[in-house]
Amino acid sequence: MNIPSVGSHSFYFDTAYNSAKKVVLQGKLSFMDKKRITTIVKAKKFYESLYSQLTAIITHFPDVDKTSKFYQELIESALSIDEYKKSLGAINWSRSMVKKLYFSFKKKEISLQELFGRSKSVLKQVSKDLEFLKKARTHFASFPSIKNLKTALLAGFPNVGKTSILAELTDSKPEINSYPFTTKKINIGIMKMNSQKIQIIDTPGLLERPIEKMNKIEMKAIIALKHLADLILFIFDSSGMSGFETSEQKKLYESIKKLFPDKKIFTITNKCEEDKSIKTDFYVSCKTKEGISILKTGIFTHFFP
Ligand SMILES: Nc1nc2c(ncn2[C@@H]2O[C@H](COP(=O)(O)OP(=O)(O)OP(=O)(O)O)[C@@H](O)[C@H]2O)c(=O)[nH]1
Ligand SMILES: [Mg+2]
Repeated sequence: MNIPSVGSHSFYFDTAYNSAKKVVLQGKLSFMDKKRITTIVKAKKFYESLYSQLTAIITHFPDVDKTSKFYQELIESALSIDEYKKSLGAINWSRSMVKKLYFSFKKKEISLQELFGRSKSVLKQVSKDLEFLKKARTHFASFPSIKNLKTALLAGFPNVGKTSILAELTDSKPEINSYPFTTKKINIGIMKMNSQKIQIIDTPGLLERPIEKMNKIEMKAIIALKHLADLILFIFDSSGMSGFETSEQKKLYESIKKLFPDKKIFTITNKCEEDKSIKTDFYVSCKTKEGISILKTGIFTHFFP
C-alpha cells in the first residue's frame, strides 16, 4: 500500500502558516484596503493548505470496511481496527473544525490571529491520532501487494526450503539463509508458463501450535492461507537438515488439512537428493533441480487442466 508520510500536528500547522505568510499583495491599493485584502487572502491560503493536507491523510489511508477480507485481517493482526478508525475519524473531525473556523473568519466572527490560534489547538487535539497513523503507515507499507491471480501457497516448517522453492518456481529473488524464520514477511513470485500466470506466495515458517498461541508472523501465514490460497504446496524435509522431525512435520500437515478442509494440498518432499523416504506427491531438490519442472507442470495442470 502506497500511503504518503504522516507529519506531526505542528508540521501541518507550519506548512499552512508559511503558505499564508508568503502572501504579498501588489498593485495600487490604499493602505487600509491592502491590509484588509491581505488578511483575507492569508486566511484563504492558510485554510486551503490545511484542508488539503488533512484531506490527503483521509483519502490515502484505506477504508477498512472497503478493503478485502485478506487486508482486513492483515490490518487487524498489526493494529487495533477500532483505534485506527477512531484516528481517521479524529482527522476528519479536525478538518471539519478547520472549515468551521474559516467560515467564522469569513463572517468576521473571529480574526486572522484567532483562525491561526484555534486551528493550531484543533490540530494539537489530534496529535496522538497523527502519531498512531504514522505507525499504521509503517505497518501498511510492509503489507504485500497481492495480485488477483490463481494462487498457490507454500507452507511447512521453518528451514524446509519454502523460499528456495519459490525462487526456483518464479522470478522472485528472495532472501535465503540456513537458519529458521528467515521469512519475516510474505514473499510473492509469479510463475509463468504458456503465457499463463500463477501467483506463488511464501509465508513465514508455520509452526505446529494452536492459533491462539501464534505470534504475528505466524498469524500472517494463516491469514494468507485462509484468504488467498487456491492450492497449498506443503513442503516436507525428511533429510533431517531442517532440524524438525518428519513426525512433527506430518502432524503440522494433518492440522493444516483440518484447518482448510476444502483446499487442494500438494505434498512435496524438498532436499530429495538427500532423502526420499516419505510418500509425497512430488520430490524436488533446489540443489540439483531434480523434479522442479515436473512440479511446475503439476501446478499448471491443476489450475489450467
Ligand atoms: N541440500 C539441500 N538444501 C536445500 C535445498 N533447498 C533449500 N536448501 C537449504 O535449506 C535452507 C533453508 O532454506 P529456505 O528456503 O530458507 O527455507 P524456508 O522454509 O524458506 O525457511 P523459513 O523462511 O525460515 O521458514 C537453506 O540453507 C537452503 O540453502 C535442497 O534441495 N537441498
Ligand atoms: Mg523462507
